[in-house]
Amino acid sequence: MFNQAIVRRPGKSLVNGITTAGLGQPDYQQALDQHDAYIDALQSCGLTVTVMHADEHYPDGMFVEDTALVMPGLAIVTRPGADSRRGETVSIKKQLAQFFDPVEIIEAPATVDAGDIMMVGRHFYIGLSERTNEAGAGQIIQHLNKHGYHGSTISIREGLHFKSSISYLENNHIVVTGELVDKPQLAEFNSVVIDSADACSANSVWINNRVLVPAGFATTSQAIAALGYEVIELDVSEFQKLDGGLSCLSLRF
Ligand code: CIR
Repeated sequence: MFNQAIVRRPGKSLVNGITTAGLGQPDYQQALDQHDAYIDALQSCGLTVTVMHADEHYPDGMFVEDTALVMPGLAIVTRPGADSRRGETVSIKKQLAQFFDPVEIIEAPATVDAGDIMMVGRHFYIGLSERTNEAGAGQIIQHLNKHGYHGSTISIREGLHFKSSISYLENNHIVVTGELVDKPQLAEFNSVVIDSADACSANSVWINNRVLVPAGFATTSQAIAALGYEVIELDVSEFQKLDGGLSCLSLRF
């Protein structure tokens, strides 16, 4: 079960966020409205939500998931793979220190975006991507091992992050799409396979037996509801324009 979430408000500078989506520029007011609805949804799942102020220096700053890996008794502040995002971690580290001891850090030359890391109980699957390198995965695993957790790596070629194509929904269920569908390392899971046309919805978020699913993917919502979860659909169109999705917008613990 999760009790807490940390989010950061989008700033007006979000129009300068990194993107490969080709979906046009996000609208600031619409992004704020979608962010409000996201916070409401987290609260309706029973979470206490800490809302950090927007920081205009960091156009991608609302994607807090990438800046830290959090779990019971441990937070690891990452070193994001994109230069423009590295400074986001300063304020995140201060915020996490209010909830976690220790707060470990990833050091150069390692890079890690925690959007590449999927928690399954005490095990962490780490995608090696353009943002997360071998040194980064190595440092993450060292920190995990010191605290009774473990991790393993999976190389990815498609999508921005590992979790762009997969989500763990607890009870051994995953939703998965694209190149990850046939990965032998994931064979132990009960897979809900998402068609490539609906790939965005592979980024869904389990919170206390409810699952947040991006709006517009009825087949995915139905498949997740059939697993016995209450589905909450949320419009995140403005964040999808920046290659972001539901999980990226919060740290949950
Ligand atoms: C970036 O390229 O870093 C942002 N525009 C999107 C980050 C999305 N984060 C995530 O999938 N965990």
